[in-house]
Amino acid sequence: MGNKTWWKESVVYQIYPRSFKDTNGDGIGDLKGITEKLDYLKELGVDVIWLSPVYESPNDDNGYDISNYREIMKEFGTMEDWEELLHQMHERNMKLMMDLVVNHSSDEHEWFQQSRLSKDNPYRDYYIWCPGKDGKEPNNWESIFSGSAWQYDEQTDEYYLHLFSKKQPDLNWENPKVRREVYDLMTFWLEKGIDGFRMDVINMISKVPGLPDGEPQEGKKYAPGGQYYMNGPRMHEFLQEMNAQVLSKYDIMTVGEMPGVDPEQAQLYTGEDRNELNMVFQFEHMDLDSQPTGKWDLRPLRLIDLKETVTKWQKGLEDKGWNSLYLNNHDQPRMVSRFGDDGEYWLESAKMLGTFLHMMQGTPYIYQGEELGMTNVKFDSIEDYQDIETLNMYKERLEAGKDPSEIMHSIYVKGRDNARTPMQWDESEHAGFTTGKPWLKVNPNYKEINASKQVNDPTSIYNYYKKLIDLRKTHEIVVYGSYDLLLPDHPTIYAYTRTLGDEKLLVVSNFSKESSTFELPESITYRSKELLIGNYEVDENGEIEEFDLRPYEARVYKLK
Ligand code: TEU
Ligand code: CA
Repeated sequence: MGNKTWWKESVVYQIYPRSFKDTNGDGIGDLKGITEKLDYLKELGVDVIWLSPVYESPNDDNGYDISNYREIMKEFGTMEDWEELLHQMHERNMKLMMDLVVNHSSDEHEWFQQSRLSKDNPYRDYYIWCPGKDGKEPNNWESIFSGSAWQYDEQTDEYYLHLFSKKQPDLNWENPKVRREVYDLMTFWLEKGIDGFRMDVINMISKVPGLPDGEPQEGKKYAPGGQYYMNGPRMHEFLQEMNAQVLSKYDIMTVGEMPGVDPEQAQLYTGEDRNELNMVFQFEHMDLDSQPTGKWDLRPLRLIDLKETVTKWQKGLEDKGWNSLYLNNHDQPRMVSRFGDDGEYWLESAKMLGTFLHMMQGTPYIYQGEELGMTNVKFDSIEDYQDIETLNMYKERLEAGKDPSEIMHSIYVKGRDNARTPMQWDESEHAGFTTGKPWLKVNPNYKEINASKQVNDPTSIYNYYKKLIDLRKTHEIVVYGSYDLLLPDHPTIYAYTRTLGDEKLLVVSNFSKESSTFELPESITYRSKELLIGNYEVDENGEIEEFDLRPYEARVYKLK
Protein backbone atom coordinates (compact mmCIF):
# COMPACT_ATOMS: atom_id res chain seq x y z
CA MET A 1 0.00 0.00 0.00
CA GLY A 2 3.00 2.31 -0.07
CA ASN A 3 3.79 4.90 2.59
CA LYS A 4 1.05 6.57 4.58
CA THR A 5 0.76 10.30 3.95
CA TRP A 6 -1.80 13.05 4.49
CA TRP A 7 -2.53 13.58 0.82
CA LYS A 8 -3.58 9.95 0.43
CA GLU A 9 -6.03 10.41 3.30
CA SER A 10 -7.47 13.72 2.11
CA VAL A 11 -10.62 14.64 0.22
CA VAL A 12 -10.17 17.50 -2.24
CA TYR A 13 -12.84 19.98 -3.31
CA GLN A 14 -12.34 21.91 -6.54
CA ILE A 15 -13.49 25.51 -6.73
CA TYR A 16 -13.99 27.29 -10.04
CA PRO A 17 -13.87 30.80 -8.54
CA ARG A 18 -15.71 32.59 -11.31
CA SER A 19 -18.82 30.53 -10.58
CA PHE A 20 -18.64 29.92 -6.84
CA LYS A 21 -19.88 32.98 -4.95
CA ASP A 22 -20.06 36.66 -5.84
CA THR A 23 -19.94 39.15 -2.98
CA ASN A 24 -19.91 42.53 -4.74
CA GLY A 25 -22.71 42.14 -7.26
CA ASP A 26 -20.62 42.26 -10.43
CA GLY A 27 -21.86 38.80 -11.40
CA ILE A 28 -18.43 37.19 -11.03
CA GLY A 29 -17.44 34.92 -8.17
CA ASP A 30 -14.62 36.23 -6.00
CA LEU A 31 -12.16 35.34 -3.25
CA LYS A 32 -14.28 36.90 -0.51
CA GLY A 33 -17.08 34.63 -1.67
CA ILE A 34 -14.91 31.59 -1.11
CA THR A 35 -13.88 32.76 2.35
CA GLU A 36 -17.54 33.28 3.16
CA LYS A 37 -18.33 29.67 2.31
CA LEU A 38 -15.44 27.93 4.08
CA ASP A 39 -17.64 26.71 6.90
CA TYR A 40 -19.95 25.04 4.40
CA LEU A 41 -16.95 23.13 3.03
CA LYS A 42 -15.53 22.37 6.46
CA GLU A 43 -18.90 20.96 7.49
CA LEU A 44 -18.86 18.69 4.44
CA GLY A 45 -15.50 17.32 5.56
CA VAL A 46 -13.24 18.76 2.89
CA ASP A 47 -9.50 18.68 3.70
CA VAL A 48 -8.00 20.39 0.69
CA ILE A 49 -9.30 23.02 -1.73
CA TRP A 50 -7.99 23.06 -5.27
CA LEU A 51 -8.53 26.57 -6.55
CA SER A 52 -8.74 26.94 -10.33
CA PRO A 53 -6.54 29.88 -11.44
CA VAL A 54 -6.96 33.21 -9.65
CA TYR A 55 -3.99 35.00 -11.20
CA GLU A 56 -4.10 38.10 -13.40
CA SER A 57 -5.57 37.13 -16.75
CA PRO A 58 -7.42 38.63 -19.72
CA ASN A 59 -9.77 35.63 -19.36
CA ASP A 60 -9.68 34.29 -22.86
CA ASP A 61 -9.90 30.88 -21.15
CA ASN A 62 -11.17 31.97 -17.72
CA GLY A 63 -7.84 32.30 -15.99
CA TYR A 64 -6.02 29.44 -17.74
CA ASP A 65 -4.30 32.23 -19.70
CA ILE A 66 -2.12 34.01 -17.15
CA SER A 67 -0.66 37.45 -17.78
CA ASN A 68 1.01 37.83 -14.38
CA TYR A 69 1.81 34.80 -12.21
CA ARG A 70 2.38 36.86 -9.08
CA GLU A 71 -0.78 38.97 -9.02
CA ILE A 72 -4.42 38.21 -8.28
CA MET A 73 -7.04 38.74 -11.00
CA LYS A 74 -8.70 42.08 -10.24
CA GLU A 75 -12.19 40.66 -10.73
CA PHE A 76 -11.50 38.13 -7.98
CA GLY A 77 -10.09 40.63 -5.45
CA THR A 78 -6.69 41.57 -4.07
CA MET A 79 -3.62 39.80 -2.73
CA GLU A 80 -4.89 40.74 0.75
CA ASP A 81 -8.17 38.92 0.01
CA TRP A 82 -6.17 35.90 -1.08
CA GLU A 83 -3.99 35.98 2.03
CA GLU A 84 -7.09 36.24 4.18
CA LEU A 85 -8.56 33.22 2.40
CA LEU A 86 -5.42 31.17 3.03
CA HIS A 87 -5.35 32.29 6.65
CA GLN A 88 -9.01 31.37 7.20
CA MET A 89 -8.43 27.99 5.58
CA HIS A 90 -5.43 27.19 7.75
CA GLU A 91 -7.41 28.31 10.82
CA ARG A 92 -9.90 25.59 9.92
CA ASN A 93 -7.19 23.05 9.25
CA MET A 94 -7.85 23.03 5.54
CA LYS A 95 -5.14 23.08 2.90
CA LEU A 96 -4.89 25.09 -0.30
CA MET A 97 -3.75 23.70 -3.63
CA MET A 98 -3.18 26.33 -6.32
CA ASP A 99 -3.46 25.78 -10.06
CA LEU A 100 -0.15 26.01 -11.90
CA VAL A 101 -0.57 26.81 -15.60
CA VAL A 102 2.89 26.80 -17.13
CA ASN A 103 2.60 24.89 -20.38
CA HIS A 104 1.54 28.26 -21.75
CA SER A 105 1.01 31.82 -20.58
CA SER A 106 -1.27 34.54 -21.87
CA ASP A 107 -0.14 36.41 -24.97
CA GLU A 108 -0.56 39.47 -22.75
CA HIS A 109 2.17 38.28 -20.37
CA GLU A 110 5.20 40.59 -20.37
CA TRP A 111 7.41 37.68 -21.54
CA PHE A 112 5.35 37.23 -24.69
CA GLN A 113 5.03 40.96 -25.32
CA GLN A 114 8.84 41.07 -25.38
CA SER A 115 9.20 37.80 -27.23
CA ARG A 116 7.18 38.90 -30.23
CA LEU A 117 9.11 42.18 -30.69
CA SER A 118 12.15 40.83 -32.51
CA LYS A 119 14.04 37.65 -33.25
CA ASP A 120 16.93 38.75 -31.05
CA ASN A 121 14.87 39.87 -28.07
CA PRO A 122 16.16 38.20 -24.86
CA TYR A 123 12.67 36.72 -24.37
CA ARG A 124 12.40 35.35 -27.92
CA ASP A 125 13.19 31.79 -26.83
CA TYR A 126 10.70 31.84 -24.00
CA TYR A 127 8.17 30.68 -26.60
CA ILE A 128 8.18 28.37 -29.60
CA TRP A 129 8.67 30.37 -32.81
CA CYS A 130 9.15 28.89 -36.29
CA PRO A 131 9.22 30.23 -39.83
CA GLY A 132 6.42 29.07 -42.12
CA LYS A 133 6.79 26.10 -44.45
CA ASP A 134 5.88 26.65 -48.11
CA GLY A 135 3.84 29.68 -47.11
CA LYS A 136 1.90 27.67 -44.53
CA GLU A 137 2.08 26.81 -40.83
CA PRO A 138 5.32 25.12 -39.64
CA ASN A 139 3.45 21.82 -39.15
CA ASN A 140 -0.07 20.42 -39.41
CA TRP A 141 -0.95 20.22 -35.70
CA GLU A 142 -4.50 21.01 -34.73
CA SER A 143 -5.15 23.21 -31.71
CA ILE A 144 -7.12 21.53 -28.90
CA PHE A 145 -9.47 24.52 -29.27
CA SER A 146 -9.94 24.04 -33.09
CA GLY A 147 -8.01 25.34 -36.09
CA SER A 148 -4.24 25.37 -36.48
CA ALA A 149 -1.98 25.22 -33.42
CA TRP A 150 0.12 27.98 -35.01
CA GLN A 151 -0.48 31.72 -35.19
CA TYR A 152 1.30 33.92 -37.70
CA ASP A 153 2.81 37.09 -36.26
CA GLU A 154 3.57 39.86 -38.77
CA GLN A 155 6.06 41.69 -36.59
CA THR A 156 8.79 39.08 -37.17
CA ASP A 157 7.21 37.09 -40.01
CA GLU A 158 7.14 33.85 -37.95
CA TYR A 159 4.56 31.61 -36.33
CA TYR A 160 4.23 30.77 -32.62
CA LEU A 161 2.86 27.52 -31.23
CA HIS A 162 -0.35 27.48 -29.18
CA LEU A 163 -1.77 24.05 -28.31
CA PHE A 164 -4.83 25.84 -26.89
CA SER A 165 -6.20 29.26 -27.88
CA LYS A 166 -4.10 31.72 -29.86
CA LYS A 167 -4.04 33.81 -26.70
CA GLN A 168 -2.25 30.94 -24.92
CA PRO A 169 1.23 30.69 -26.51
CA ASP A 170 3.21 27.61 -25.39
CA LEU A 171 6.24 28.28 -23.24
CA ASN A 172 9.52 26.81 -24.42
CA TRP A 173 10.65 24.43 -21.68
CA GLU A 174 13.80 23.59 -23.63
CA ASN A 175 15.03 27.01 -22.49
CA PRO A 176 16.57 26.70 -19.00
CA LYS A 177 15.64 30.33 -18.29
CA VAL A 178 11.96 29.47 -18.68
CA ARG A 179 12.31 26.60 -16.24
CA ARG A 180 14.09 28.89 -13.76
CA GLU A 181 11.24 31.42 -14.05
CA VAL A 182 8.67 28.71 -13.36
CA TYR A 183 10.55 27.36 -10.33
CA ASP A 184 10.84 30.90 -8.97
CA LEU A 185 7.16 31.65 -9.30
CA MET A 186 6.30 28.33 -7.68
CA THR A 187 8.59 29.22 -4.79
CA PHE A 188 6.90 32.62 -4.54
CA TRP A 189 3.55 30.94 -3.76
CA LEU A 190 5.00 28.16 -1.63
CA GLU A 191 6.71 30.76 0.54
CA LYS A 192 3.31 32.34 1.07
CA GLY A 193 2.31 29.06 2.65
CA ILE A 194 0.26 27.15 0.08
CA ASP A 195 0.01 23.37 0.35
CA GLY A 196 0.29 22.14 -3.21
CA PHE A 197 -0.15 22.53 -6.92
CA ARG A 198 -2.49 21.10 -9.50
CA MET A 199 -0.44 21.32 -12.69
CA ASP A 200 -2.33 22.13 -15.85
CA VAL A 201 -1.55 19.86 -18.85
CA ILE A 202 1.88 19.34 -17.36
CA ASN A 203 2.62 16.36 -19.61
CA MET A 204 2.62 18.68 -22.63
CA ILE A 205 5.68 20.73 -21.67
CA SER A 206 8.20 18.54 -23.55
CA LYS A 207 7.71 18.48 -27.32
CA VAL A 208 9.45 16.06 -29.68
CA PRO A 209 12.32 17.97 -31.34
CA GLY A 210 11.62 18.92 -34.94
CA LEU A 211 7.86 19.07 -34.15
CA PRO A 212 6.94 16.41 -36.75
CA ASP A 213 3.61 16.45 -38.59
CA GLY A 214 0.74 14.43 -37.15
CA GLU A 215 -0.98 11.69 -39.14
CA PRO A 216 -3.24 13.50 -41.67
CA GLN A 217 -6.98 12.90 -41.12
CA GLU A 218 -9.31 12.33 -44.03
CA GLY A 219 -11.19 15.46 -45.00
CA LYS A 220 -9.49 17.55 -42.31
CA LYS A 221 -7.02 20.37 -42.73
CA TYR A 222 -5.17 19.85 -39.44
CA ALA A 223 -4.10 16.71 -37.60
CA PRO A 224 -3.85 15.69 -33.95
CA GLY A 225 -0.22 16.07 -32.89
CA GLY A 226 -0.62 14.58 -29.40
CA GLN A 227 1.97 11.85 -29.91
CA TYR A 228 4.56 14.61 -30.42
CA TYR A 229 3.59 16.85 -27.52
CA MET A 230 2.21 14.57 -24.81
CA ASN A 231 4.59 12.63 -22.52
CA GLY A 232 7.51 13.93 -24.58
CA PRO A 233 11.17 12.90 -24.33
CA ARG A 234 12.27 15.27 -21.53
CA MET A 235 9.16 14.98 -19.29
CA HIS A 236 10.79 13.01 -16.49
CA GLU A 237 13.92 15.10 -16.57
CA PHE A 238 11.88 18.32 -16.25
CA LEU A 239 9.71 17.00 -13.43
CA GLN A 240 12.68 15.62 -11.51
CA GLU A 241 14.43 18.94 -11.87
CA MET A 242 11.32 20.76 -10.63
CA ASN A 243 11.09 18.32 -7.75
CA ALA A 244 14.73 18.74 -6.76
CA GLN A 245 14.66 22.53 -7.03
CA VAL A 246 11.24 23.24 -5.56
CA LEU A 247 8.80 20.49 -4.58
CA SER A 248 11.12 18.44 -2.38
CA LYS A 249 11.66 21.43 -0.10
CA TYR A 250 8.03 21.55 1.06
CA ASP A 251 5.49 19.17 2.57
CA ILE A 252 2.96 19.59 -0.21
CA MET A 253 0.66 17.71 -2.51
CA THR A 254 0.98 17.66 -6.31
CA VAL A 255 -1.31 16.41 -9.04
CA GLY A 256 -0.42 16.65 -12.70
CA GLU A 257 -3.21 16.97 -15.22
CA MET A 258 -2.22 14.61 -18.03
CA PRO A 259 -4.39 13.96 -21.06
CA GLY A 260 -3.19 10.91 -22.98
CA VAL A 261 -1.38 9.23 -20.08
CA ASP A 262 -1.57 5.46 -19.52
CA PRO A 263 -0.96 3.55 -16.27
CA GLU A 264 2.60 2.52 -17.21
CA GLN A 265 3.55 6.17 -17.76
CA ALA A 266 1.66 7.18 -14.62
CA GLN A 267 3.76 4.72 -12.59
CA LEU A 268 6.79 6.72 -13.68
CA TYR A 269 5.17 10.07 -12.92
CA THR A 270 3.89 9.05 -9.48
CA GLY A 271 6.22 6.27 -8.27
CA GLU A 272 7.33 7.08 -4.73
CA ASP A 273 11.00 6.51 -5.47
CA ARG A 274 10.88 8.63 -8.64
CA ASN A 275 10.67 12.12 -7.10
CA GLU A 276 8.25 13.58 -9.63
CA LEU A 277 4.57 14.05 -8.66
CA ASN A 278 2.17 12.53 -6.12
CA MET A 279 -0.62 11.71 -8.56
CA VAL A 280 -1.99 12.48 -11.99
CA PHE A 281 -5.38 13.24 -13.50
CA GLN A 282 -5.78 10.68 -16.25
CA PHE A 283 -8.52 10.88 -18.90
CA GLU A 284 -9.12 7.33 -20.08
CA HIS A 285 -12.48 7.03 -18.30
CA MET A 286 -13.49 10.43 -19.69
CA ASP A 287 -12.96 9.24 -23.27
CA LEU A 288 -15.25 6.20 -23.13
CA ASP A 289 -18.35 8.00 -24.36
CA SER A 290 -16.66 9.64 -27.38
CA GLN A 291 -15.58 8.41 -30.77
CA PRO A 292 -11.83 8.28 -31.47
CA THR A 293 -12.36 11.42 -33.59
CA GLY A 294 -12.81 13.56 -30.49
CA LYS A 295 -14.95 14.52 -27.53
CA TRP A 296 -17.79 16.08 -29.53
CA ASP A 297 -18.50 12.91 -31.51
CA LEU A 298 -20.72 11.07 -29.09
CA ARG A 299 -20.99 7.38 -28.34
CA PRO A 300 -22.99 5.65 -25.60
CA LEU A 301 -21.02 4.54 -22.55
CA ARG A 302 -20.79 0.81 -21.88
CA LEU A 303 -20.39 -0.09 -18.22
CA ILE A 304 -18.06 -2.95 -19.14
CA ASP A 305 -15.64 -0.43 -20.67
CA LEU A 306 -15.78 1.69 -17.52
CA LYS A 307 -14.98 -1.38 -15.41
CA GLU A 308 -12.07 -2.30 -17.60
CA THR A 309 -10.56 1.20 -17.60
CA VAL A 310 -11.07 1.99 -13.93
CA THR A 311 -9.76 -1.43 -12.91
CA LYS A 312 -6.71 -1.03 -15.11
CA TRP A 313 -5.88 2.17 -13.22
CA GLN A 314 -6.71 0.80 -9.76
CA LYS A 315 -4.48 -2.24 -10.30
CA GLY A 316 -1.89 -0.40 -12.40
CA LEU A 317 -0.93 2.01 -9.65
CA GLU A 318 -1.39 -0.36 -6.71
CA ASP A 319 1.83 -0.14 -4.66
CA LYS A 320 3.46 1.65 -7.59
CA GLY A 321 1.98 5.14 -7.45
CA TRP A 322 -1.28 6.74 -6.40
CA ASN A 323 -4.60 7.44 -8.15
CA SER A 324 -6.68 10.56 -8.21
CA LEU A 325 -10.41 9.81 -8.33
CA TYR A 326 -12.82 12.06 -10.22
CA LEU A 327 -15.93 11.89 -12.36
CA ASN A 328 -16.21 15.55 -13.25
CA ASN A 329 -14.41 18.89 -13.11
CA HIS A 330 -14.64 22.34 -14.75
CA ASP A 331 -13.89 20.83 -18.20
CA GLN A 332 -16.33 17.94 -18.06
CA PRO A 333 -20.09 17.51 -18.08
CA ARG A 334 -21.85 17.04 -14.76
CA MET A 335 -21.39 13.53 -13.40
CA VAL A 336 -25.05 12.84 -12.60
CA SER A 337 -26.14 13.80 -16.12
CA ARG A 338 -23.36 11.81 -17.74
CA PHE A 339 -23.15 8.56 -15.76
CA GLY A 340 -26.42 8.62 -13.82
CA ASP A 341 -29.92 9.92 -14.42
CA ASP A 342 -30.67 13.62 -13.91
CA GLY A 343 -34.44 13.01 -14.12
CA GLU A 344 -36.42 10.38 -12.22
CA TYR A 345 -33.47 8.84 -10.35
CA TRP A 346 -31.49 12.01 -9.82
CA LEU A 347 -31.20 11.57 -6.04
CA GLU A 348 -30.38 7.87 -6.13
CA SER A 349 -27.93 8.04 -9.00
CA ALA A 350 -25.98 11.01 -7.62
CA LYS A 351 -25.49 9.11 -4.36
CA MET A 352 -24.64 5.90 -6.19
CA LEU A 353 -21.92 7.62 -8.22
CA GLY A 354 -20.48 9.22 -5.09
CA THR A 355 -20.34 5.80 -3.42
CA PHE A 356 -18.77 4.16 -6.45
CA LEU A 357 -16.00 6.77 -6.55
CA HIS A 358 -15.33 7.45 -2.87
CA MET A 359 -14.87 3.82 -1.96
CA MET A 360 -12.02 3.33 -4.44
CA GLN A 361 -8.31 3.59 -3.77
CA GLY A 362 -6.96 7.06 -4.44
CA THR A 363 -7.57 10.66 -3.46
CA PRO A 364 -11.15 11.74 -4.30
CA TYR A 365 -11.89 15.10 -5.90
CA ILE A 366 -15.32 16.69 -5.56
CA TYR A 367 -16.15 19.39 -8.09
CA GLN A 368 -18.23 22.29 -6.76
CA GLY A 369 -21.93 21.50 -6.87
CA GLU A 370 -21.35 17.77 -7.26
CA GLU A 371 -22.20 17.41 -3.57
CA LEU A 372 -25.63 18.87 -4.43
CA GLY A 373 -26.15 16.78 -7.55
CA MET A 374 -25.94 19.79 -9.89
CA THR A 375 -26.77 18.82 -13.47
CA ASN A 376 -25.96 19.72 -17.06
CA VAL A 377 -27.74 22.69 -18.61
CA LYS A 378 -29.38 23.32 -21.99
CA PHE A 379 -29.41 26.92 -23.15
CA ASP A 380 -31.51 27.43 -26.28
CA SER A 381 -29.09 29.79 -27.95
CA ILE A 382 -25.36 29.51 -28.61
CA GLU A 383 -25.27 33.19 -27.53
CA ASP A 384 -25.73 32.05 -23.94
CA TYR A 385 -22.51 30.01 -24.01
CA GLN A 386 -19.16 31.50 -22.96
CA ASP A 387 -16.58 28.72 -23.19
CA ILE A 388 -13.92 29.28 -25.85
CA GLU A 389 -13.59 25.59 -26.67
CA THR A 390 -17.35 25.34 -27.24
CA LEU A 391 -17.61 28.53 -29.28
CA ASN A 392 -14.63 27.72 -31.51
CA MET A 393 -15.96 24.23 -32.20
CA TYR A 394 -19.45 25.59 -32.97
CA LYS A 395 -18.06 28.04 -35.48
CA GLU A 396 -15.79 25.49 -37.12
CA ARG A 397 -18.54 22.88 -37.50
CA LEU A 398 -21.05 25.41 -38.73
CA GLU A 399 -18.61 26.55 -41.40
CA ALA A 400 -18.06 22.92 -42.35
CA GLY A 401 -21.81 22.69 -43.05
CA LYS A 402 -22.90 20.67 -40.00
CA ASP A 403 -26.49 20.85 -38.80
CA PRO A 404 -26.68 23.43 -35.95
CA SER A 405 -29.09 21.33 -33.90
CA GLU A 406 -26.65 18.44 -34.02
CA ILE A 407 -23.84 20.71 -32.85
CA MET A 408 -26.02 22.02 -30.01
CA HIS A 409 -26.74 18.44 -29.00
CA SER A 410 -23.01 17.75 -28.60
CA ILE A 411 -22.70 20.91 -26.53
CA TYR A 412 -25.58 19.82 -24.29
CA VAL A 413 -23.87 16.50 -23.67
CA LYS A 414 -20.20 17.51 -23.53
CA GLY A 415 -19.77 21.29 -23.33
CA ARG A 416 -17.63 22.70 -20.55
CA ASP A 417 -20.21 25.31 -19.56
CA ASN A 418 -22.30 22.45 -18.14
CA ALA A 419 -19.92 22.51 -15.20
CA ARG A 420 -19.50 26.27 -15.07
CA THR A 421 -23.02 27.54 -14.39
CA PRO A 422 -23.06 29.36 -11.05
CA MET A 423 -23.12 27.40 -7.82
CA GLN A 424 -26.68 26.94 -6.59
CA TRP A 425 -26.78 28.24 -3.03
CA ASP A 426 -30.48 28.84 -2.46
CA GLU A 427 -33.77 29.51 -4.22
CA SER A 428 -33.50 33.28 -4.43
CA GLU A 429 -32.91 34.95 -7.79
CA HIS A 430 -29.74 33.73 -9.58
CA ALA A 431 -29.55 30.89 -7.04
CA GLY A 432 -28.05 33.19 -4.41
CA PHE A 433 -24.83 33.29 -6.40
CA THR A 434 -25.00 37.01 -7.10
CA THR A 435 -27.24 40.02 -6.59
CA GLY A 436 -26.21 41.24 -10.05
CA LYS A 437 -26.28 39.60 -13.47
CA PRO A 438 -24.26 36.36 -13.47
CA TRP A 439 -21.45 36.10 -16.07
CA LEU A 440 -23.00 32.80 -17.19
CA LYS A 441 -26.69 32.06 -16.70
CA VAL A 442 -27.71 29.90 -13.76
CA ASN A 443 -29.20 26.49 -14.37
CA PRO A 444 -33.00 26.97 -14.27
CA ASN A 445 -33.33 24.01 -11.89
CA TYR A 446 -31.83 25.96 -8.96
CA LYS A 447 -35.14 26.09 -7.08
CA GLU A 448 -35.10 22.30 -6.75
CA ILE A 449 -31.35 21.80 -6.51
CA ASN A 450 -29.56 24.08 -4.06
CA ALA A 451 -27.44 24.04 -0.92
CA SER A 452 -29.91 25.61 1.45
CA LYS A 453 -32.40 22.85 0.72
CA GLN A 454 -29.86 20.10 1.32
CA VAL A 455 -27.66 21.11 4.22
CA ASN A 456 -30.29 20.34 6.85
CA ASP A 457 -32.00 17.48 5.07
CA PRO A 458 -30.57 14.17 6.34
CA THR A 459 -31.63 12.40 3.13
CA SER A 460 -29.86 14.88 0.82
CA ILE A 461 -26.93 14.26 -1.50
CA TYR A 462 -24.90 16.75 0.54
CA ASN A 463 -25.41 14.76 3.74
CA TYR A 464 -24.72 11.51 1.93
CA TYR A 465 -21.38 12.92 0.73
CA LYS A 466 -20.65 14.02 4.27
CA LYS A 467 -21.08 10.44 5.37
CA LEU A 468 -18.93 9.10 2.52
CA ILE A 469 -16.14 11.48 3.51
CA ASP A 470 -16.51 10.49 7.13
CA LEU A 471 -16.13 6.80 6.24
CA ARG A 472 -12.77 7.60 4.68
CA LYS A 473 -11.70 9.33 7.89
CA THR A 474 -12.85 6.52 10.17
CA HIS A 475 -11.94 3.40 8.17
CA GLU A 476 -8.35 2.94 7.12
CA ILE A 477 -9.45 0.33 4.59
CA VAL A 478 -11.20 3.04 2.54
CA VAL A 479 -7.87 4.76 2.03
CA TYR A 480 -5.41 1.90 1.91
CA GLY A 481 -7.31 -1.27 1.06
CA SER A 482 -6.43 -2.91 -2.24
CA TYR A 483 -9.06 -3.02 -4.98
CA ASP A 484 -10.45 -6.05 -6.83
CA LEU A 485 -13.19 -6.10 -9.42
CA LEU A 486 -16.08 -8.57 -9.15
CA LEU A 487 -18.45 -9.64 -11.94
CA PRO A 488 -16.39 -8.12 -14.81
CA ASP A 489 -18.99 -9.10 -17.40
CA HIS A 490 -22.16 -7.95 -15.68
CA PRO A 491 -23.70 -5.28 -17.93
CA THR A 492 -25.30 -3.08 -15.25
CA ILE A 493 -23.80 -3.85 -11.83
CA TYR A 494 -20.38 -2.49 -10.87
CA ALA A 495 -19.11 -4.45 -7.87
CA TYR A 496 -15.70 -4.49 -6.23
CA THR A 497 -13.97 -5.28 -2.99
CA ARG A 498 -11.31 -3.50 -0.98
CA THR A 499 -9.06 -5.61 1.22
CA LEU A 500 -6.85 -4.66 4.15
CA GLY A 501 -5.60 -7.35 6.56
CA ASP A 502 -8.58 -9.56 7.48
CA GLU A 503 -11.14 -6.91 6.52
CA LYS A 504 -12.99 -6.43 3.29
CA LEU A 505 -15.32 -3.81 1.89
CA LEU A 506 -17.92 -4.98 -0.56
CA VAL A 507 -19.08 -2.12 -2.81
CA VAL A 508 -22.03 -2.82 -5.09
CA SER A 509 -23.56 -0.25 -7.46
CA ASN A 510 -26.38 -0.54 -9.95
CA PHE A 511 -25.69 1.72 -12.94
CA SER A 512 -29.17 1.28 -14.39
CA LYS A 513 -32.81 2.23 -13.88
CA GLU A 514 -33.74 -1.45 -14.05
CA SER A 515 -33.57 -3.63 -10.96
CA SER A 516 -30.96 -6.33 -11.05
CA THR A 517 -29.92 -9.29 -8.90
CA PHE A 518 -26.50 -9.31 -7.32
CA GLU A 519 -24.87 -12.65 -6.57
CA LEU A 520 -21.87 -12.74 -4.30
CA PRO A 521 -19.05 -14.80 -5.83
CA GLU A 522 -18.34 -17.90 -3.75
CA SER A 523 -14.70 -16.95 -3.38
CA ILE A 524 -15.72 -14.26 -0.90
CA THR A 525 -16.13 -15.67 2.58
CA TYR A 526 -16.73 -13.83 5.84
CA ARG A 527 -17.91 -14.31 9.42
CA SER A 528 -19.62 -10.99 10.07
CA LYS A 529 -21.07 -8.24 7.92
CA GLU A 530 -22.07 -4.64 8.56
CA LEU A 531 -23.80 -2.18 6.21
CA LEU A 532 -21.66 0.98 6.20
CA ILE A 533 -23.72 3.09 3.81
CA GLY A 534 -26.42 2.76 1.17
CA ASN A 535 -28.74 5.03 -0.80
CA TYR A 536 -31.97 3.08 -0.07
CA GLU A 537 -33.55 1.60 3.06
CA VAL A 538 -32.04 -1.84 3.60
CA ASP A 539 -32.89 -4.69 5.98
CA GLU A 540 -29.55 -4.87 7.76
CA ASN A 541 -30.05 -8.54 8.58
CA GLY A 542 -30.89 -9.51 5.02
CA GLU A 543 -28.52 -11.93 3.35
CA ILE A 544 -25.90 -10.72 0.91
CA GLU A 545 -25.26 -13.96 -0.95
CA GLU A 546 -27.99 -12.82 -3.30
CA PHE A 547 -30.07 -9.64 -3.30
CA ASP A 548 -31.99 -7.35 -5.62
CA LEU A 549 -30.60 -3.93 -6.35
CA ARG A 550 -33.18 -1.22 -7.02
CA PRO A 551 -32.66 1.48 -9.67
CA TYR A 552 -29.22 3.06 -9.14
CA GLU A 553 -28.91 1.42 -5.74
CA ALA A 554 -25.51 1.36 -4.04
CA ARG A 555 -24.44 -0.44 -0.88
CA VAL A 556 -21.20 -0.82 1.02
CA TYR A 557 -20.71 -3.71 3.44
CA LYS A 558 -17.82 -4.27 5.75
CA LEU A 559 -16.96 -7.98 5.96
CA LYS A 560 -14.72 -9.69 8.49
O1 TEU B 1 -7.38 21.27 -19.72
C1 TEU B 1 -6.66 20.47 -20.58
C2 TEU B 1 -7.35 19.60 -21.57
O2 TEU B 1 -6.67 19.11 -22.43
C3 TEU B 1 -8.78 19.35 -21.59
O3 TEU B 1 -9.36 18.98 -20.45
C4 TEU B 1 -9.41 20.44 -22.42
O4 TEU B 1 -9.41 21.65 -21.81
C5 TEU B 1 -10.76 20.18 -22.95
O5 TEU B 1 -11.74 20.28 -22.00
C6 TEU B 1 -10.83 18.91 -23.70
O6 TEU B 1 -12.07 18.80 -24.20
C7 TEU B 1 -6.70 22.24 -18.99
C8 TEU B 1 -7.68 23.04 -18.16
O7 TEU B 1 -8.28 22.18 -17.21
C9 TEU B 1 -8.65 23.71 -19.06
O8 TEU B 1 -9.66 24.39 -18.36
C10 TEU B 1 -7.87 24.67 -19.92
O9 TEU B 1 -8.73 25.24 -20.88
C11 TEU B 1 -6.72 23.99 -20.63
O10 TEU B 1 -5.97 23.12 -19.80
C12 TEU B 1 -5.75 25.02 -21.14
O11 TEU B 1 -5.10 25.62 -20.07
CA1 CA C 1 -17.56 39.60 -7.69
